[in-house]
Amino acid sequence: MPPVYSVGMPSTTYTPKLRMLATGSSPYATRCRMAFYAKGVSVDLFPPPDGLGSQAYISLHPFVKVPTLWIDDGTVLQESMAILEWIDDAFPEPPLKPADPALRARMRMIAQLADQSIMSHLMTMFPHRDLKVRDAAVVARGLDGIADGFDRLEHHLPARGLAAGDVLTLADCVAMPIFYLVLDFMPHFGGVSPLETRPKCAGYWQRLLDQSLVKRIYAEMAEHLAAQRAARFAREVTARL
Ligand SMILES: N[C@@H](CCC(=O)N[C@@H](CS)C(=O)NCC(=O)O)C(=O)O
Repeated sequence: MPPVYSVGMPSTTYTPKLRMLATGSSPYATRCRMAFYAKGVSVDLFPPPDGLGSQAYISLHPFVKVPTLWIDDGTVLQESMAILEWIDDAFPEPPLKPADPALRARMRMIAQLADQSIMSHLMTMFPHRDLKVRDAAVVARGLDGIADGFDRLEHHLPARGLAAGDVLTLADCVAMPIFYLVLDFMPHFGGVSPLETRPKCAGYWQRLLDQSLVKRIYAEMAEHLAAQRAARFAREVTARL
């Protein structure tokens, strides 16, 4: 992924130099990228040098993870939820947290449900993408977990608007790449779309897709995943030669 610069802040405002280790499809990095875009803040995004697990990658930080954010005052931040909160606190406009305490709690609840009750299960399934090394029991457990997570979201998501009100919040930044990845990977794991039987989740996804920022992130994720799959296919073909 080449470095991406979004539109800059007004010249009267001090803008810290920001560098973030990110990949185009990591749900954790993507939620932060989406928040940076929403704020119109420039951030230098760079992929793991020489790939994940390389010496250059490992030497970036003793506990290196995607995302890691370096701020030019020497601060280094990890954990995407904390980075999201920092982005919203450091760049208040437009706010990505509702002012109303109940909506703010709903925002955190939806974000946490998407992260802990859905994404955590999908993460366990990724190493089993390839049928040759697939453990069917792990995949079945993952599919059950994801179904349970979507049941929870179906219960809590509102029938109108976005996750926590009518405007985009941090919960939407968290949910968007997770919905994308679940929908994209479900067929690879023999699962059906969790939206088929969950009208509130389906309606929410549709309303998310109407947002211009979401369209941008969607296109970036699609491009990144297509490139990743093409590279994997090329490696497999070369290995067979
Ligand atoms: N809880 C972390 C999870 C981050 C995470 O698991 N990132 C993955 C990429 S999707 C990663 O860095 N994997 C490579 C590694 O562990 O070195 C967060 O929210 O930032």
